[in-house]
Parts: sequence; C-alpha cells; structure tokens
Amino acid sequence: MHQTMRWFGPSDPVSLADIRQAGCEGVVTALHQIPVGDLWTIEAITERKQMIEAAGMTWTVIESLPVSEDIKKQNGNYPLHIENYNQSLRNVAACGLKVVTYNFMPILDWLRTDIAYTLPDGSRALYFERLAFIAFDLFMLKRPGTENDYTAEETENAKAKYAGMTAEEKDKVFRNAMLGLPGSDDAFTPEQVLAALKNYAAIDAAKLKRNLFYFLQQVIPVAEECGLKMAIHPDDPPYPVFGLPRVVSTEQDASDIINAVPSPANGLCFCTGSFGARPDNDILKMLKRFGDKVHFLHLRNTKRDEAGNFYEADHLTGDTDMFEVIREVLDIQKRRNISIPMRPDHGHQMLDDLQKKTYPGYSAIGRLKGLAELRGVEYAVSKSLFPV
Ligand code: DNO
Repeated sequence: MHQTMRWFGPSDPVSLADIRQAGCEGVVTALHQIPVGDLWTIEAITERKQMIEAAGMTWTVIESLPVSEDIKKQNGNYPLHIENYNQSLRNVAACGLKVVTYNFMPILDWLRTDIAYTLPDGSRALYFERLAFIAFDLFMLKRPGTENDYTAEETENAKAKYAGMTAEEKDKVFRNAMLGLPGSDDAFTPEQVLAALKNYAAIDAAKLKRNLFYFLQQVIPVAEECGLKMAIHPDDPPYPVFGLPRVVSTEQDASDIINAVPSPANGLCFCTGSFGARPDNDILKMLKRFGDKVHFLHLRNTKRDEAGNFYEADHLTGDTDMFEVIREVLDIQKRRNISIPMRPDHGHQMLDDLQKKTYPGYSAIGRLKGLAELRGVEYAVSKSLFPV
C-alpha cells in the first residue's frame, strides 16, 4: 500500500515534517481555503504541490474536492458548480494528481457526540452515543418532525438521558454535534442546521441518489478523459441522521453508484471505519466485491454495541478483522498490479497528543501508532504470502 497521512494545510498543527517522520511517502490534502463550489486554479494547486514535494513527499490524493450543497440538492448555482468542478478536475490532472476523494453527505460530513471519549488506558477516541445524539436532536436542536425518526422507547430513554445530563455534559454534546467540517474551526449553529434542513424537506433518498447519479454523469467522463480516479467516501455514520437521507452507506449503495456510470474513473474511497459502523455491512465481502473499484483506502476500526453506539477502536482491534482486510488488499494489488494509496484514518489522542490541539481524529502520535501497526501487518502478510 502507498502510505499517506492527511494534512490540513499550513495551519495544521501536525506538520509535513511530522508526516514524513511517520514514514509516509505521500500526503492527502485539499485546498481548504477555497470556498466549496469555486474553481481550483493551477496556481493554487501548484503552490500546494510544491510545498509537499519540498518536504520530500508527493501529493497522492485530494481529500476532498468538495461537492457543493447546490449540486447535492440540484438547485441554485449547481450548473456553474459542476462546470467549476470539471475545470478543477482538469487542473488537478494537469498538475499530475491522480486520485480525488469526495462525499455526497447532505449538510454535515461526519458526526460524533464525543470527540474525547476516554478509553481505559487513558487515551481518547471519537465516540458516537446514539441516545446522546437523540437527546441532542430532540431537546437541543429541537428539530421539527422528529416523530417518525425515533421509536417511543427511544424518545423516552432520550428524555431520561437528557434529564440526567449535567450542564457541562449537555454543552459537550452540543459542541461536538455542531462541529464544522473536517479541516475547519467553524462550528455550525442550530439555526443554520435547521434552515439547511428545510431545504432538504422535498429530497428523499431516491431523489438524492438521482442527484448523485446526475453529478457522476457530468464529472466521471471528464475525470476519465484526464486520467483521474474519483473515490466516493461513504457516509459517516452510515445511516440517515437528522432525518436527512444518506445514500452511500451500504453494499447496495456502492454497487448502485459504480453501475450508474461504468468507468474506470468511477470508484470508491473504501473506508473500513465508516462502512464498518453498520453491522449489516460485511467489510470483507464488500472489499472482495468492489476490489477493482477501490482507488483509496481509509483503514480504521470501530467497536459497536447493541444500543447503536460505537467508538473508534485501535486500528487492529474492533469489529473489522484488519488482518483479513490487508490480506485482501494485497491480493487486489497483485491482481491490479498497483499500490493503492491508504491512510490510517483517525487516531487516538495519546501521550503528547493529549496536550496539543489538533483536528478531531487527526492527532500525530495516535495516527502514527495506527499507521505503524497497519504497516507491520502489511509487512508480515506480504512476506508470508507473497515472498519474492
Ligand atoms: C473524516 C473523513 C471525512 C472525509 C470526507 C471525504 O475524518 O474521513 O471527512 O474526508 O467525507 O469527502
């Protein structure tokens, strides 16, 4: 696997030098300073690329070239945004980049209720507690129309949960649920979220999927023409939240997307952590089925419980058998004769990370530990199964 780490750009407290010392050959980043929907110019791309190369690495994957809300809803400025998207694709290809990640989650990207959940060893992880989330939705966001989304029992339990929470706990859940997009320090406000939700009132899962397919029909031919691979990232968590449809959550979704526009350019960012938060996603089966369409790998593990909660476990423990995943990836690589870019997605906050403010999930030492463990498994599997 081609080992990389995500870098949020010059303002990231984890530097390119840190990433290099972690043993990465490549960097995954985006031009976070450019507003969603605007054009990525050759100058801006080149400037970032040179920065990475000066640190001794390559810019392997763009994560993300974000898709605007107008494109997802197919209203407002969406024709212009698609035009800009296609020109940005041509520009990144002209600069020598090869893989572009994006997602199609409405309004919010990933969502957690606790970004500093203390594990028994004292390190901290990201956590999604279903009841805390429902309590937030019902009693803090006060979203209209929640009746259909939760059972009477869930509502009762959330009421009790909310009543038992201290002001500090409520504040923490509130801040975490309203966190902005990865790479941004701007949190959403409940007013913004409620207003944005209204715009999705008429968009159900079938409509959102049609909008996604339309987007693919517009951009995949351009990506194919300029030799780029598009890698869609799954929903996180992989089911509807706030009554919003989510259409990149299951094996069926992945297969629908791939079949919507058959092309070598139309593929997946296979995130074992996001798909894996859902018990009916059989990660290994999906990896086997979609192996030829995996353009980028996020390797991460989650531990679920029966109540619908999950936390981010160590990379090698949790519900996904990482040994089997890596063994399968090495098979795929051999068959396709490529080295698939991967990054250790997220990491715990541990040791010096605990003293440092980094983007949630993107601490230096925790991710280095994850990467080192994954690298060890890869080394052992490749030595034993594919001796040269
Ligand atoms: C979270 C990330 C996602 C991912 C986007 C891709 O840590 O894996 O935010 O970058 O969804 O567009």
